[in-house]
Amino acid sequence: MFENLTNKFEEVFSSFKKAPSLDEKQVDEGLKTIRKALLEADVAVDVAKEFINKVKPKALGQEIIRSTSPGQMVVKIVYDELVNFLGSSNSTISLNAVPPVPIMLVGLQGSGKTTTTAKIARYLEKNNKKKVMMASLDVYRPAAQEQLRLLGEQNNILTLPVVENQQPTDICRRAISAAKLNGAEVILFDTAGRTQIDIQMMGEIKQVSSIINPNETLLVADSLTGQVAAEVAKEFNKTVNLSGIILTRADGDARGGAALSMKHVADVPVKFLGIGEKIDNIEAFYPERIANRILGMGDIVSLVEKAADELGEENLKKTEENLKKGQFSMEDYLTQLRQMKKMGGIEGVMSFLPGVSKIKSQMDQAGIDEKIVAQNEAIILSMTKQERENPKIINGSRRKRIANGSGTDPATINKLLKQFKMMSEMMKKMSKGNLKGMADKGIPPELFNQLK
Ligand SMILES: Nc1nc2c(ncn2[C@@H]2O[C@H](COP(=O)(O)OP(=O)(O)O)[C@@H](O)[C@H]2O)c(=O)[nH]1
Ligand SMILES: [Mg+2]
Repeated sequence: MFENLTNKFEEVFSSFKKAPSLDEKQVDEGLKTIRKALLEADVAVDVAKEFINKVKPKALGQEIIRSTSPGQMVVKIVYDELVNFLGSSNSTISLNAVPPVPIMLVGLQGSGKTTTTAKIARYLEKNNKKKVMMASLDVYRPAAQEQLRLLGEQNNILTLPVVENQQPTDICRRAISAAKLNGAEVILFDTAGRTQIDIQMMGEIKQVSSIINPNETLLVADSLTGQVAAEVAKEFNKTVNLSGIILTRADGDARGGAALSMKHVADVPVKFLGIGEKIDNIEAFYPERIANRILGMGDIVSLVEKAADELGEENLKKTEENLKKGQFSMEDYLTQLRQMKKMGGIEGVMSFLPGVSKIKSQMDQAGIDEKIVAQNEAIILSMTKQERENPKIINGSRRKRIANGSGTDPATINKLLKQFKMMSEMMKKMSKGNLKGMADKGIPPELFNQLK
């Protein structure tokens, strides 16, 4: 998400940072580029205008222009304003009510409501340790209730059994008593959507809402629709009081206009991002982290948290300690490859790291892609424990055996060994605190050449 904006911001900021001093004209030029970039990200025109209007007077303040590092200070001003535009505080789902706490998901047809209902159920079970029940009120689309039931079955989430020909209001009542009977602490309602917002649909949502009395009403909206998503939120908010937005398909959205326009247009906070079709492809929305990501400062906090979540604290600590000592074994390499795979491959990891566009294009150039990640994993798995601990012992016959075991050839094994050497040298450098330098300048040429 936001790749396009990030590239533009990196461009503007690197020219700011290079300048020993900034004058009004330079700031003006930079802000013009930013404004254009916001419009290209599909941010509403008046939102972009407001953004620039807020940043400009601060950036042109005498204390900024005359300071020793004006570029950095302008970056900070833009960052603060971005956080403000994304919604200043993170808000999680409120479960502060008598159980079963009712939560309603609304939105247009195809926005991702049913998928998101299951994602939120899993999220609350995992993170809040709550027993959750799901119920579908979508009686209009054939098999819509069945879709939710199936998701429940596949993911071991309690789901209200489907009763043919029951009306939404009756399903609501049945769901609430079933949740009580089953000891569910939270009940999620997946509602019907239409392709467009219409009076009938809004009437039904209002009616259902008055029966459920939801603790949260979350709008599920498609991130790819950009500022339209914000307009949809504004409309829904007139009928039912929305407490939050979940933006789906953020995984395919390089522009990010929906997230940036939401607060300004609809005044409802974005709470989650849907980042894929799978049940755990959901991410809490933290404005500060997103702003960091947009500005190319990287989202190290998210990356570390995600990694901790996927791998377990212990493994991570071990790798971290190894890295600090500048020791990087083939085992660590394997852990890293797996970590990478779990976090959405190289693309996934890269999107979190600071200023990585350069490294990323180098990687593309060198042809390090997802397939190679899988292949390397297979190769390392074909090595013995000794070989992993001490790759130097890998001679011709060992190489042949490993190649056979992994369905590759000796030349590919050589390439991996070279890459491993490069990685371990890179890790050594990073452990000495050179990460920042590498992020700015890319992988040092002497290491990069070994890749090819
Ligand atoms: N890539 C991607 N696809 C999603 C996401 N959320 C939902 N989808 C897909 O969008 C389609 C419609 O989702 P569904 O939950 O049935 O939408 P509903 O009509 O609002 O209930 C399905 O194919 C989902 O897999 C997301 O965050 N990323
Ligand atoms: Mg649905």
